Amino acid sequence: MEKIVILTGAGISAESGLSTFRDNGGLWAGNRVEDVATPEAFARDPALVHAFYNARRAKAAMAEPNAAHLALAQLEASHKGDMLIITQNVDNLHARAGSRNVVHMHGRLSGALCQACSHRWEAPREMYPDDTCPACHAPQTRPDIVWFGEVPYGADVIDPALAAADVFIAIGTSGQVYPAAAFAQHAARLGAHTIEVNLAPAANARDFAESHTGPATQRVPELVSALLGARL
Ligand code: BV8
Repeated sequence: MEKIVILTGAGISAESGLSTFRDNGGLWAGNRVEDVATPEAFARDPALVHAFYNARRAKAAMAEPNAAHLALAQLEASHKGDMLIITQNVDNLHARAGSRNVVHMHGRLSGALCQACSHRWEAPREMYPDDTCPACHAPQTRPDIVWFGEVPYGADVIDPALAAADVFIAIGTSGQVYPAAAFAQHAARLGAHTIEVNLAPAANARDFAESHTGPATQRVPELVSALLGARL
């Protein structure tokens, strides 16, 4: 049975009301990456970085999975072969839609990490610089998020999955952040059929053999029906 690998970006959660990064009015419009999404930014001004993630954690808590998340959960449940979702998103909408095999390569808003002892726990709704670690009590807690310059999570699962993929689908990502932006080209070189679902062609659009343009809530359910109908 065909092995399917899916990469999702902020665009799949846009219709759930969560801002993307690079669309106009996106997250980077109001904030500079250097000020809120690097380890240096956190060392320089932890209160500002916590405020950025506290606001996003609150918004994500109010968001609901949309038809695209639900269609992917249905694909995983119905598809006989292997399926993996690699998400760059830090919201939990895939899990809440029912997807089980999900790798959060850029971390999760619902995760907290201790910089002193590496203990991980479920993040409180709001985090502050003087919070202490529940395990070692050091005041060194941070959101369990992968910032620019930090190594993404899950390479041990992602790399073999890309090598074995028969179908690689990227949904709602602008193809500007590495190493995720190189996954399609890598999978194609190793024999996968690559499909892009996006509102507009991404920066790495040339890496895709097939593309479906339009909102994820329309294009993803259509693609899932086609994939299930093809009895992959
Ligand atoms: C690393 C934190 C070393 C979480 C984020 C070459 C190789 C390796 C690294 C680099 C390299 N060149 C440069 C680098 C460094 C850097 C990088 O890529 N910089 C870029 C800016 C040039 N990369 C890193 O630092 C990474 N770490 O490289 O470590 C390493 C690498 C490999 C192996 C060992 C060591 C770490 C990157 C992670 C950074 N953290 N965020 C958070 O705050 O959320 S990045 C941030 O961008 C988010 O994680 C986000 O998910 C990610 C990508 O953005 P998108 O999801 O694509 O969202 P965007 O707004 O850009 O686009 C939205 C898309 O949706 C658009 O296409 C739009 O058309 C579409 N859309 C909108 N609405 C809809 C829609 N589509 C469908 N329907 C809709 N309704």
